[in-house]
Amino acid sequence: TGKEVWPKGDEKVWKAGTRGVDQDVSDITKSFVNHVQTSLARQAYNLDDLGAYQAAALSVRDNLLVNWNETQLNYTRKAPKRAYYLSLEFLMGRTLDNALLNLGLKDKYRKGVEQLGFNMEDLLEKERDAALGNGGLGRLAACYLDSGASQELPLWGYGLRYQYGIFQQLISPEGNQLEAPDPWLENQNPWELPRLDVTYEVRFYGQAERSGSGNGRAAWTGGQEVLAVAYDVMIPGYKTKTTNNLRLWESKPKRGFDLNSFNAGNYEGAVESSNSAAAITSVLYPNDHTTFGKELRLKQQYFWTAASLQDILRRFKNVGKPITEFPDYAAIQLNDTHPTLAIPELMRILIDEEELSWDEAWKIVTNTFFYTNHTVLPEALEKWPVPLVEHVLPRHMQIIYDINLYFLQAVEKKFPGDRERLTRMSLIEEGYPKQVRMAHLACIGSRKVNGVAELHSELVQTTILKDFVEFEGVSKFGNVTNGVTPRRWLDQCNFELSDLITKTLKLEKNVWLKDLTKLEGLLPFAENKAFRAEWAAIKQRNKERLARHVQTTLGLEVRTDAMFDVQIKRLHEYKRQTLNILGVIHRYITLKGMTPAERKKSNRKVVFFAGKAAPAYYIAKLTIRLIVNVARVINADPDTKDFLQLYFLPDYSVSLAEVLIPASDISQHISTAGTEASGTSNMKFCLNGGLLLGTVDGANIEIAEEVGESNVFFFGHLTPAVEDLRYQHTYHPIPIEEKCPALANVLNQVSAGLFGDGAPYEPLLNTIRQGDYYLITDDFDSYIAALAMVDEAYLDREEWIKKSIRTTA
Ligand code: 475
Repeated sequence: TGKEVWPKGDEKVWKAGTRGVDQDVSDITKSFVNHVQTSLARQAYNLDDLGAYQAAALSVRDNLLVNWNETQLNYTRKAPKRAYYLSLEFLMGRTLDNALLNLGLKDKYRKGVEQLGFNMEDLLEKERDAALGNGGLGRLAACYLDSGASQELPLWGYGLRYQYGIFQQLISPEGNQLEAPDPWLENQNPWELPRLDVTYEVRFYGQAERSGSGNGRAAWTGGQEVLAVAYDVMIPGYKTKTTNNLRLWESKPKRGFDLNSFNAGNYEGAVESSNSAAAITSVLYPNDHTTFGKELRLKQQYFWTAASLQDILRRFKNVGKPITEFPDYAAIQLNDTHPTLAIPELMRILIDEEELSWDEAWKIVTNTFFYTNHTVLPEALEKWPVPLVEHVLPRHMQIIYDINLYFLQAVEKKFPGDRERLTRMSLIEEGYPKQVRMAHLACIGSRKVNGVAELHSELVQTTILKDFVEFEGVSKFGNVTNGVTPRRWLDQCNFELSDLITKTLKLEKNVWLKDLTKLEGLLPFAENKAFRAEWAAIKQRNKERLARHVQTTLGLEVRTDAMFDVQIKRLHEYKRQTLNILGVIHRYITLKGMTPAERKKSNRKVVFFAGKAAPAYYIAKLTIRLIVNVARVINADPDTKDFLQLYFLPDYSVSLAEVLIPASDISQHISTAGTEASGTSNMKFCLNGGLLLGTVDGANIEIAEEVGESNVFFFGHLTPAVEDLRYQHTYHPIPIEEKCPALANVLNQVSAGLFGDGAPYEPLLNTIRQGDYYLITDDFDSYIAALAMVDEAYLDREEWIKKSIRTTA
């Protein structure tokens, strides 16, 4: 800006001093030792792997910091339009390996730590995952940050700095999921910078008094005031100096404690407000695809959107433009409806504080926000009880009512007399209590609305937001199919394959890792026998790496001369892990019925499951229990254990996915048609040469268009049939014995105790016997047929490897 003022000293000395760690191995070892002795205050003689990891991380961080500073200064000077990604979840995983690869310093650091007597792979394993998310939505946010920095875009993320991330999953001897806390900040986190000077005040409760002068303004006073403190996480781009920022807010009491209460001898009273302020960012809600309507969750949402908006506005004001130009300088992407309170909050700031008129404010708001929907499942659509919003955010409730009034007036004008339409579209759902429909608010307050895969975006427009498309026009609605970062999900997790691709394409690695269309160049090599052998050998070594991981973490022996079949995702009825486990049982029963000679001819298979269930999701937890107990029986059966093995790997995480995905031959994406918005692991498997077994759902469809239908195993009913089938289940049910005898037999065997007492599973089995909302009885036969086709295809090894190569290509 030209407004910077240098300290009195010599500017040249300052500039000469500005650098990261020099990039020779000797500089790296110096920096490492320096951090051991100063930052960690430790000695060489008792330094363990954890300490060595921390020293390496601090040293790498020095490099990132220099780039981060330069990037931010550049943004300030150039004042470009900035993009902000508001997400309650960022499922980042580990950072060190990713940072080393992005900086291009991995080999040098490996040499450096080796010279100091450590092994790089051991150090990398010491890092805890930053697991501030549940699943797909949170991981997508992390991939977007990587992409934004790699493409040198001025993109910042905003989220919450939870003290506890997603719970740690333990499996009891009976096979039940137990939850333990995830104190990920127990060791100091080298990847964040506390910005104790960047703080904002956020208010809750209190009174909202309309001004009475008819200008729509109000004064919001009283209640509880909480402080938001910024923590910055550096987001390095790939092979660029651009290092973006993820700003996470921590809540803190505005005053340490209330001195008056303390002096009056009321010690509990003195710290009470401090306890509840800190509670706001203490823990990530572990629910995926459900909402609970809890006050603390609402406070999290408001705390985070209010702090982020204040920060964004302050930055905008530094540019010195009139407030009406705000949308030319900031675009705010809402990751699902979780940050939707940003819409009434920005209205409140513009009207009550900036003193704009309603219309001026609404114009700015509706040009600033963009809303991404991630699911059409009704139980996941957020609704907040009006009395709760009125209590916690009285001014926002007024504004929401005002938005609704003007909105419904406009609808009435376009569709006169259509009362039902008004009821359907209202921001307020009638009932006891009334509820605010957040998807409606996000939709009308945004400039664009998108779904996350073609089918899903179509469903958004024809189901949950149909009336809004009719009212606002279809051009506001679109599709942005999800993607994944190939840096983490290929180069980092499958470095051997990445090297082979680089060698084969005869391109610099950074060229194809920034332009994946280049992978098409692999296609002709599917016909090259020597290349296929190399390709297959890498898959084999990835299976062995996974087997070693299972051996060291669980003490179990996994055979690697088998097809690896993987389903890893949150446990949910719509994702149909139940269909998969019932298929495994069917295979087991079939194998048991074969002669030894017949068995020998069958395809050997190892089936892996991993995934967490929401702590209160009873049916999902029963599915885990069934998987674990089926595994116990199958893996111990001498008749079949050479042909079928089954594992439930506890505590699924980003880091575990990085080991599982490269080892997969076939992975399962088998949601009931129309329920999985996109899926993103499907893309990761394909990138790593894994084939898909799936339904015609989410991004599976677009993947098949790219890799070719012959390389994807599809089965099951299509989306348009689903509604009808559900109707049939309710009004013309057919007994399972008649409709699907193979499935009936499997269910009966479970009930009869083939895997231990069947009684605990009855509630799970009954979801299929009665109602069968997710269409297991309709899809089971075609699922088994598809599995048979997978077996047949796999037995032709050379052909399978060709498919694998073509899938990546
Ligand atoms: C979809 N989470 C995937 C992925 O777009 C898709 C909902 C409510 C409350 C808390 N969490 C949620 C989701 O809705 C979610 O994770 N959706 C997922 O988003 C990225 O690939 O198909 O299920």
